[in-house]
Amino acid sequence: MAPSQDAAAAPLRALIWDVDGTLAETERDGHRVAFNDAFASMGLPWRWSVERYGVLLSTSGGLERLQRDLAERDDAPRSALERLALARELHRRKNAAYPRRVDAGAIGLRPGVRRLMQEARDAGALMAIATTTGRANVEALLSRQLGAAWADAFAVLLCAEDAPQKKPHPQVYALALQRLALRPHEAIAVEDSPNGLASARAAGIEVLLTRSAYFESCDAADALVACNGLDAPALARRVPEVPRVHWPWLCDVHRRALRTRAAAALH
Ligand code: XBP
Ligand code: MG
Repeated sequence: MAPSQDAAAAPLRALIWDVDGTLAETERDGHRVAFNDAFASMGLPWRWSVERYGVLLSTSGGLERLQRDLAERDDAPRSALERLALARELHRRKNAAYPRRVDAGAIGLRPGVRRLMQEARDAGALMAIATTTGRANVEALLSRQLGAAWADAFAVLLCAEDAPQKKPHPQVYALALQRLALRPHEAIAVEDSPNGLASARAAGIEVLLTRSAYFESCDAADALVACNGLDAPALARRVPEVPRVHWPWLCDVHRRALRTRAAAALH
């Protein structure tokens, strides 16, 4: 069978979940506040407003975001080495503060996340995590929201420690496919942001874009499905809008996309 026909027959075998913004609105009330706690704990007058944080979010990775902000400030150390040392210490403190906010119950899962996870699992699909954030942050969020055995739900768990090249680089998604032993067309990535969308697409994976609060106007041209939440109306190419994303519909959209691609490859 030609590769294109083979692909057209492939069922959807895995959902690969992003974390920040996709599983929960962790950025504005979680990471941002924890960064501000870190500034305060070092006696620094800096605070990231909701708006400033939205601008900085185009840089993936908390350490990289800090380095960018420090480089743009007049009142930060002049030397790049000193700025890096300061950013590392601030990031360490931020990552100590973040789980405390999560444990205090400040952040819940977005609507529809738990349901779609259950539907995928009931259908026998695999699930993976592919995130830019650190493992301890994922552990804090998911143990609180899914219980102590949360990791059993995921065949593969990839965080900043596993994929140091941050999104939009495809490293984390390429690694996820490798560990799942799947080909790109056998999985869908669930993402919330332009960097996440670009990362999955660069690894050849179709994307279910569930825009988060900071990325409400994220362009969905490269996404297979677009919505503003898994329990909200969802749009896909060449099929009518549905009131919410659900597993059988997602499988159908995925199958149609593969067929269209296979047909295009034959012409
Ligand atoms: C989002 C990020 C992260 C978080 C902060 O990752 O870019 O940097 O904002 O976490 P994703 P760290 O959407 O891929 O989950 O400080 O641990 O980087
Ligand atoms: Mg995200």
